[in-house]
Amino acid sequence: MYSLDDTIAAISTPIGEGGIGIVRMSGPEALAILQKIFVKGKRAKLQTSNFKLQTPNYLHYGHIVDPETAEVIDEVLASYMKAPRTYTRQDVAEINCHGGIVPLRRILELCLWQGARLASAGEFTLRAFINGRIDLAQAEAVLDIVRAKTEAGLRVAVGQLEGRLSDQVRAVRGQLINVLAYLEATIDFEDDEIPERDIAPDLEEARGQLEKLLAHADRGMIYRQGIRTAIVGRPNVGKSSLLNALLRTSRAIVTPIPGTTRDTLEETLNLQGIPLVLVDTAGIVAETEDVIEQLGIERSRRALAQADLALLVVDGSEPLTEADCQIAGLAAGKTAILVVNKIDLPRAGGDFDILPEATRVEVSALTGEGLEELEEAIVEVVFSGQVLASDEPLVSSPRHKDILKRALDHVASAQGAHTRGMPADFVAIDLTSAANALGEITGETITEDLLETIFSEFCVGK
Ligand SMILES: Nc1nc2c(ncn2[C@@H]2O[C@H](COP(=O)(O)OP(=O)(O)OP(=O)(O)O)[C@@H](O)[C@H]2O)c(=O)[nH]1
Ligand SMILES: [Mg+2]
Repeated sequence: MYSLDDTIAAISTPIGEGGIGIVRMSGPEALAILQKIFVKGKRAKLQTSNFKLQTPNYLHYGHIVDPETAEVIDEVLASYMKAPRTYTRQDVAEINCHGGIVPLRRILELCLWQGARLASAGEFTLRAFINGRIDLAQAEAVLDIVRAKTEAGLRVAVGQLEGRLSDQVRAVRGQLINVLAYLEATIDFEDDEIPERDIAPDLEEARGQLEKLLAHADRGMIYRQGIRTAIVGRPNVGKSSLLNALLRTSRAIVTPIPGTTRDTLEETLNLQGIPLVLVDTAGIVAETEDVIEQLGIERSRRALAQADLALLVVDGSEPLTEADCQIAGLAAGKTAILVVNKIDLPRAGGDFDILPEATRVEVSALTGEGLEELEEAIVEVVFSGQVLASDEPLVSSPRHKDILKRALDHVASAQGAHTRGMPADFVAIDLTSAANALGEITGETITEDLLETIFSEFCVGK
């Protein structure tokens, strides 16, 4: 996976029908392969043309022609970019062809026949990382940009690609290494040869920085991954109607018949920049003979278990039932909002107090009343009301959060050792661990296994 000497090729646009599709190559043979299969100019003149792609960073009009059979595969625009000022820092060639699966496959095959190798997932970005154009956190940001679900999520990812997170992490790491160098010197030399230095303020500052980065990590992760929100309740309370009302489309089937929704259904909603992955579920009943209903309920329970947030819906026009209380029991311990629906109808008696800890919102999925309050309540519950505002780098991946936590633990224990007057070796061991951990974010200290795991999440062609 780490060889850089061969030329890799892949379809870089999504598979399917599209206006254009792009086959991309990177490596020392990229230009040579392109020249073998690309003929510049109009189709009528193909025979006479023996053009060489002289100008980099320029779109050349022409055709892809199979050099063995002279068959014209597609009319294309081709370009090549010369190393090192490219995405991978290698020679890169790109062929913009028609976006159907057949031309894309044929052109990719031609590239492979002429000596390219099929790229593995994320290999273009991996080369950018190995060649030092971007660090590991920036490479990961590329994936986050591709997958961003809202503009706020995109902003976080672009900030990371620009190196905002890396810069801060590198600054803290640099500070720790600086302290380490001093400690090593005091270990290696006699005390009187080294000027006395108080390392306590440095440790304190490093710790403060790490704490600051960690403070907003949960919020960053929400922007990146979204909040899984399960809409649960007994049949006919209006779960699907609520999903439709929040999405402002009629996505799910709604009928007066209890048991309409049989399977879970997922849709993403952009709520003030927070990607909300809404999951509509089958109504949960205490007991049923219906096999399909049983399976649906099983899925509802699973959706609830996997959710970050539960919207427990009850029917405000009917008294609570046994099933309502059972479902409340399932939602116990979860972050939840109690949604009392159908407030356009006459109110049933009782206080609907089945989730005493949870925020409670009254809505009508039918008229739209209370929906804004519900949206506000979701933001409040998820973010304590604060939505992303500043340009501070946001830690948005569980991997980074985990590393920062480890680094913080090590720095704290170095601080402890230092204040207790332990020998410099002890402090140094912890600081070394902290610095190594931080290096895993930027990729300065990283194992091949970890690299493989990270890049395997990418799609081929990226
Ligand atoms: N008056 C009124 N009727 C509503 C409201 N919300 C839903 N309904 C009606 O209640 C019935 C059931 O709505 P659904 O959205 O299908 O309920 P559900 O909870 O998804 O039901 P299942 O999928 O069977 O579990 C439909 O006839 C809706 O039109 C509301 O706010 N007010
Ligand atoms: Mg339904």
